[in-house]
Parts: sequence; structure tokens; C-alpha cells
Amino acid sequence: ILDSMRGRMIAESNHLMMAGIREFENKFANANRIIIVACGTSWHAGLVAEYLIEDLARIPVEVEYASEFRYRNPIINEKDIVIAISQSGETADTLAALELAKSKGATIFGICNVVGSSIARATDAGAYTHAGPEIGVASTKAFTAQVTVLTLISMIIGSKRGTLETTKLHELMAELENIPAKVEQALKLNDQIVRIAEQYKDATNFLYLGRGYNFPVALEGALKLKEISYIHAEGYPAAEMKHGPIALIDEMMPVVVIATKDSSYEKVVSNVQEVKARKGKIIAVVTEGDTTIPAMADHVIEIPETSEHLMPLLSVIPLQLLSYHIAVMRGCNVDQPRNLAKSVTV
Ligand code: F1P
Repeated sequence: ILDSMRGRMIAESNHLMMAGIREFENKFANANRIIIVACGTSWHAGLVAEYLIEDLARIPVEVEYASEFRYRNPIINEKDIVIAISQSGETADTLAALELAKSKGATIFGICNVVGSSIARATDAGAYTHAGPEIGVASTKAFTAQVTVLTLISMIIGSKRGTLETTKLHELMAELENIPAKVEQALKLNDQIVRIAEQYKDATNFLYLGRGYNFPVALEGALKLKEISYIHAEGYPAAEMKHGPIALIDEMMPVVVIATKDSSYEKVVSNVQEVKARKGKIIAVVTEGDTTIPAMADHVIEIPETSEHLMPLLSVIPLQLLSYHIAVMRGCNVDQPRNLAKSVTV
């Protein structure tokens, strides 16, 4: 199964003239460290990858904003692998960050959507996401595709390094096959999310909370809302709330909590209690069949159950839909938000 999976990636990447993961497999498996550079939504996909690679392949990962990395004096060496993630493949900061890493001897692996783009051409190897053209400026399906490729990479390296047991690998692979049907199911939440959007379209602030694999999803949910509806939103790891953002919570603050059943679920329950005690409004994204968090939440969005490693692929969908509907209701142009460019080339 693993071979066919590798085959699929190689077939695609060879077809598109990027060397693909197989040639790179040994290099990845022997890397001392992986540094991920990206901006915006792609950076959030990189954060999911940090959780995946460290958990499944046990290689230290650093996730860097390319826009910072390029201007500081980072420690990089020949044993580092740098993964540059970019939907457009033209983001100037990401390109500059990878050029800097390259000049210090690191090997560069690219994950891009646009075939033949500048970043794809500047890498040593890589994989295209084939998400199709992003019609709007804000990345949505590109995030899902980037996380999927990064999941496959984590599984391949983990299996090669022996840090991912065969039974677990097979379990994850079988579940990956179920993801498209579960995505379809999540998209059916649309009408319910329209009703939630109606109640919060005039809010001036939003907080997004998540733990573990859902923490980067909280960041991404907040970014989507900012980008297309111009509502101020903050994403936080749920446990950080008590270190500051809790001061913001009152009855005017909608708090989107991504609280699916995983290893951090019990902790999220107590975070939800903290918000409720301060009269915050909870919009909870939960796993189908959950009863504990729904009993405390003002609004409940149920998504299908899956492995926590794959959950971002599903949990991001209701957040994208919520931003979309709020933006449309506020009369915003969701495809061409003000001040944003599809590729930030300066
Ligand atoms: C990075 C990014 C997008 C964001 C917007 C501006 O682009 O920050 O995530 O939605 O389009 O650019 P890319 O490097 O992934 O193309």
C-alpha cells in the first residue's frame, strides 16, 4: 500500500518535473532537523506538519514565518531540510527564505500548487498539491491539499525510520481513503452554518481556540475571518487563553472552539467552562455524537469522527464556511478582499 501511495506521488511529481518524495525519502529519513518556511495559510499547514512529523517520524521541526526568517540570521546547515510551502509558488518572502537556506547548504523541498512557479523551480525536489486554481485570494482548498501532502510525507518518513508502526500506518492509510466522503459530509453543514453566521455577522471580534492538531486550525479559522469579512479575530491555543486573552471574554465575544474527540479533549472541556463562566458565546465544532461540550455550547457543529492526525482536514471546513457566510452577509467581496493580493510578490 505504501508503495502505491509513493507511486502516486512520484507519478504526479515526475509528470510535473519535480523530483518527488521517493528520491528524497532517504534524505528526509536522515535529516537532523526540518525547517518549514511559509506565509499565511501555508504557514498554518506547516504548523500542522510540525505536529505530524514530530509525532509520526520523530524528527525535530521548526516552523518559521518566511517573512521573518529571511531577515534574521538563522542557523542552517547542510543536514537541514527546508520545506517551502506556497499555494501560488510566487510569494516573495517564501522564495527569499528558501534562497537563504539554499545558500547555507540546506536541501529544499517545495510544496506548491502552481506548476512551474518560481518557488517550485527554485527547489531541489518537491510535490505539487494539484488543488486546482484558487479562484479567490484567500486559500481554502490549498490548505487541505497541503496538509494532505504533508500527512503523506510524515507517514512515509515515519515508516522509513521505523517510528510509525505498521499497524498504525495501515490504520491511517485506510482512514485517509475515508476522508473525501467525510469532507462531503462536513460540507452538508452549510445550511446550519448560515444560521449561525446570521447571528454573529455584526460581531466586531472573534476568538478561535483549539489544542493539539486543532490549534493551527484555530489560527486558520481566525485568518479566514479577518481576510474575507474584515472582522478582528484571534486564534489561540486553548490553554493560552488563561495567559491573557481571557480578559477579552464577555457576553459580546463569540468564541469558536474546535473541540473534537482527541487526546486533548478533556482539557478543552475545562477551557469551554472557563469561557462560559465569563458569559462568552461558544460555537463548538465537535465530533459527531459528543454530548459533553454540546451541553455547554451555544451552537454545536458536528463533524465526522476521524484520527486526530487527520482531523484538520475536516475541522477547517466549518470554519471556512462560517467566514464565507459572514463575509457574504456583510456585503464583502469574498473572492477579491480589499488590500489582499493572490501572490504577495514584494
Ligand atoms: C500566502 C498567503 C495566503 C493568503 C493570501 C496572501 O500565499 O499569505 O495564505 O491567503 O493569499 O498570501 P502562498 O505563498 O501560499 O501563495
